[in-house]
Amino acid sequence: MGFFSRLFEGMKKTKKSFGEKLKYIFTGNDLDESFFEELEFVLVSSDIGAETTEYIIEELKEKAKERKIKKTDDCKQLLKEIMVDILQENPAQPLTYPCVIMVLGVNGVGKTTTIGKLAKKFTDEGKKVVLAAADTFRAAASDQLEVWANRAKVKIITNEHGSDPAAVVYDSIASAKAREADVLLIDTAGRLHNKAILMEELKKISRVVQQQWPEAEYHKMVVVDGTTGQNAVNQVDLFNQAIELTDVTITKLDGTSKGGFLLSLAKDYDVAIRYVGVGETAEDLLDFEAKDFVDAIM
Ligand SMILES: Nc1nc2c(ncn2[C@@H]2O[C@H](COP(=O)(O)OP(=O)(O)OP(=O)(O)O)[C@@H](O)[C@H]2O)c(=O)[nH]1
Ligand SMILES: [Mg+2]
Repeated sequence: MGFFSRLFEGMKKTKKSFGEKLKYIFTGNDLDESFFEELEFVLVSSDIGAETTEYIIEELKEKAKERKIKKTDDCKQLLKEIMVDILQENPAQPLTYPCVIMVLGVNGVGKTTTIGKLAKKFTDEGKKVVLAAADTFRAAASDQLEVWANRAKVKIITNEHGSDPAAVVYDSIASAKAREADVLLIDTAGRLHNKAILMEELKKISRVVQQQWPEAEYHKMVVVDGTTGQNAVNQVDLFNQAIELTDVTITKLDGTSKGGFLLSLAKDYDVAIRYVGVGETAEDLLDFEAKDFVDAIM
């Protein structure tokens, strides 16, 4: 399956809820206040969030006036343009190598799976990859990562259950440098004894990366579960406050009709949406493209 069809398949549920609702309002009638009211309702009920919805409606009104649009049908393209602009506000810049990507997020969102997918993707691109199993808290975490490492045939650095995650990161940087690796992917715990300890741990890992490998481009990428809609935005907020995120990956978009929340995420945070997960296999991680995303949902 090609890139767009994979995305299209993955976004089916969001398209079904969002795109179908839109169908009933882009009817070809005159552009009037009731159209904007209906559109507002559709946007809010598609997890786009009240503030972002308001922004979209205002932009749409303004641009429709500028371009002298009189019929609802002719607004559809305009709506797409506004949505693409929002999603492109803070685009993910191409990676430069070597780079370190610390992957973080609450438990069960898909961190380890995303790293597995990335290990394959980078390897396929001819990059040398090292994995750091820095989730030493959950007993089976490193075994799970090891399965992905074997699949992608990449080096993995592990340590005993309960050991210091920052020490694993320290060792993995030494290994990555020695092998002249292009990419170091760090898997972290989703749950520690409490949230404050988790944030401290992530900060400690960050210090090790910055001290031990300052030449490497460093990404702090949060993973959020797309099925949680606006709650995913709250998680980005929480982690961003603690450690200043650079990137976000949204997983499980294949299982949700709430994909609209990406718009409020893009609008409210200076964090680049880098990848989206649309399934459980290694191929189901896509570079995020604003235009393709909008085309896939409406
Ligand atoms: N459908 C779907 N499932 C996904 C996707 N990404 C991850 N999953 C599934 O989500 C579940 C949890 O994934 P993990 O990678 O273990 O999540 P984690 O964040 O590492 O979890 P912890 O280590 O416990 O914090 C697994 O069953 C994955 O197969 C996705 O894009 N789509
Ligand atoms: Mg994990």
